[in-house]
Amino acid sequence: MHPLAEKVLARDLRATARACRLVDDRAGDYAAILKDLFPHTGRAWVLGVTGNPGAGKSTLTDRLISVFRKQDRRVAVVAVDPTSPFTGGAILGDRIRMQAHFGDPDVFIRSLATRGALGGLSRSAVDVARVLDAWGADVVLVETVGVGQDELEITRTAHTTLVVAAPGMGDEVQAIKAGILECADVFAVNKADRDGADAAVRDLELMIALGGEVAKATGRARGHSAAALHARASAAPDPGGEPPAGPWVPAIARTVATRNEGVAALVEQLERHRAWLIGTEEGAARQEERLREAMHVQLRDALTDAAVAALGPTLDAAVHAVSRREVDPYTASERLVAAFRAGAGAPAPGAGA
Ligand SMILES: Nc1nc2c(ncn2[C@@H]2O[C@H](COP(=O)(O)OP(=O)(O)O)[C@@H](O)[C@H]2O)c(=O)[nH]1
Ligand SMILES: [Mg+2]
Repeated sequence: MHPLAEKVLARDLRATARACRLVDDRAGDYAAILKDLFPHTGRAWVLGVTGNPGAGKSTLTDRLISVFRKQDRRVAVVAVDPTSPFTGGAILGDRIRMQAHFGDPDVFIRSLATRGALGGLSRSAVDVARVLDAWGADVVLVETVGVGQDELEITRTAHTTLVVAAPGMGDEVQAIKAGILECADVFAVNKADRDGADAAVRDLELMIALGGEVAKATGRARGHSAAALHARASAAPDPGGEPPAGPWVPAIARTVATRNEGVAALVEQLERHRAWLIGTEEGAARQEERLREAMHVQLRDALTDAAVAALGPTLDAAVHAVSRREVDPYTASERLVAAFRAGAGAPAPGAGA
């Protein structure tokens, strides 16, 4: 086993920080470390926290850390901010906000900075979360700003996705990107101390009900019918009981993160979602679907790397041929695939496959 992987498993904080950095930078033996750690992962609950800048994600994340620590769970935070370098503004702000937990050896906070690498931020976030899972985190909180494709990708890889909205930021529901809405398992209407919280809750309820109708009409499995929404809303919360049956209906909690209000009820909803994932057929099916998506991404990257390396000049020739309009890119791709399958770069460029 890689010595660094061994130290991560022994809960060495310094080594874990180094492993995270290597994985984030895709540097050194990062792949060997990830391979060695993988058999020791799968225990952590990966909880995505997303939403527009200023909604209160960091404040709420800090509160969630406190709740989980009181339950004696080990917590890791992966903070992702596309606009800030590692030491820059927003991340520094997050660090200060979460300062209460510095010095707690069972809280590990890591900010990600990587841009531009293949798979970029989302790949880094997934892999760093795996390292922290192996380190022994019971919960990995991944805070990400709800903008951009990369962030959406991260949201897809979480077990449970919390979308934080706040009144007074315009039309809350409109302000949340459609893709993020589809990933939402639980909503927090934060800053409930401000005007407009009721309206935001109503908008979200309507949106969830409509989402269910649209899903039904298009035959998608993940429906949230108005009836199901009402059934859930009227049922008493029962965190210790049976997991909720049937498709998951996104839940809504009101919070005032700065005053620590509504946080317990929010955690209850998050736990209900976790129980659903673990304890129901639908939850298991969703987990498998997510794993399959992740495997496709991994496979696509690996195949692309392998093909680019193997085809070499054949690929260059194909690019030139397309740029001179001698061949269309569709046919060129088909020929490249054929060449790759036949043993990499054998046929002459432009030759029929
Ligand atoms: N009034 C009010 N302000 C809040 C609440 N939660 C967070 N804030 C404030 O909103 C600002 C942005 O919070 P932050 O957690 O950094 O948001 P993030 O960008 O989503 O991570 C900070 O000044 C917080 O103190 C809340 O529930 N009520
Ligand atoms: Mg933040």
